Amino acid sequence: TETENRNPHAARQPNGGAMAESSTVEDVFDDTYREKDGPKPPRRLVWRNIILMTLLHAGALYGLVLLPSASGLTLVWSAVCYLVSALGVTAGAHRLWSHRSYKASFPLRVFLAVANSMSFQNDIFEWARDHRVHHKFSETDADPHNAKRGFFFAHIGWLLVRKHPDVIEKGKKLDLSDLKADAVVMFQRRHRGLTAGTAVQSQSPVICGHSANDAGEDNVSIRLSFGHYKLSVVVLCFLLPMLVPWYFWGESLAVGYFVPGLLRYSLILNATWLVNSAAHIWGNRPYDKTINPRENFMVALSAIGEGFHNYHHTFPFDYATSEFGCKLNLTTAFIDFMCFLGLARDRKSVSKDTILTRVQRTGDGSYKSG
Ligand code: ST9
Ligand code: ZN
Ligand code: ZN
Repeated sequence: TETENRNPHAARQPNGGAMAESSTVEDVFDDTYREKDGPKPPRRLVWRNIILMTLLHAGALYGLVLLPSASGLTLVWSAVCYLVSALGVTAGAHRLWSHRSYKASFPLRVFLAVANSMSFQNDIFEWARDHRVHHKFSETDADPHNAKRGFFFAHIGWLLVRKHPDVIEKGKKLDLSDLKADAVVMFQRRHRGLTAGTAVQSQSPVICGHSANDAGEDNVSIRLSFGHYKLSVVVLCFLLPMLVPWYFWGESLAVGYFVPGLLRYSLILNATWLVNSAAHIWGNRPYDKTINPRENFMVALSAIGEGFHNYHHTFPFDYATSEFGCKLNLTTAFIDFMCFLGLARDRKSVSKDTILTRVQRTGDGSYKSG
């Protein structure tokens, strides 16, 4: 492997070139932030999300019931969908776009964006913005899934309530110029509106735009939002997983919808959320005992390499999110393979010396090499 063992600061220098996207320092913990004094803002439930998440998980349970009736090919297809959507989060939204821990060519970025839409976890821009505030203001009011608010909040609860105002306030100050300059990220996020304008005599409520002219008519425009992201999610997260088994090997549409569709989607979500909940609560802290994120091997397994969370919060720019390369870390193997194919390059990593010095200085004493 051509992995560079550079010092972490050198690894952060932006590097021009064909695949160059700028690097980011917005994932470094900011110890100057202080939570505001006084009572916390009230919790505002978002019923739409509560209902949709309940329906999704009920659908996933029904997928479990249907599992025995799925054909072998459908099970293999479900695993493929799981892996592809997982890579869209781990190798894509997380290691490439949130942390800029390696550089990816245009075709690879297109693949990762497609895989990312299959995982339906918000568009890449929103995911990376939330994730940078998570690292920068970890476990404070400005962390979207602040684990100090408990397992449930860090896991799924944060998606069921309005954000703490500090998340938005701090998030707006982040430098996201690298994401805005990435055509693939912005294409996935783009909102294209189809606007149908009519002039009607009306006092009735207006769906979207509303302006009165001199003749007393209302110009009512009905905006149908066909954002690229929503469309890509419908096609890639729901239709494709369902239709492929139906079309190619005659699986029933119900099994296609509930197994590679809803069951796979809810497993991907929960595997991801466990990084925020379990890996911020259970495990050792060999690199930095002063922070909450932990080394959790179960999470590393289900999240294809993303459970070495004490290491990751200590050295967020390391492309492997661990010092042990491909061990329990399919995402690292994938990025290495992409480099081998010439589709990625400039993997950032941390030298053994830097790691050992840090272990000595701030570790909890549980460190084992290898
Ligand atoms: C999902 C995401 O599941 C999961 C992410 C997990 C992250 C894990 C990280 C762990 C490490 C990596 C490991 C990967 C492992 C993968 C393993 C795979 C096997 N900064 O959000 P809104 C502003 S998604 C700056 O509506 P509310 C902004 O102007 C699941 N500004 O806030 C924004 O407008 P716009 C499916 C910010 O009203 C406006 O505020 N999706 C920021 O409080 C309003 O934003 C869902 O369930 C910021 N950080 O609502 C939907 N944030 O965006 C969930 C906001 O237009 N989301 N602004 O610029 C929602 O419905 C809402 O966000 C809400 C909050 C109700 C939760
Ligand atoms: Zn991260
Ligand atoms: Zn974390």
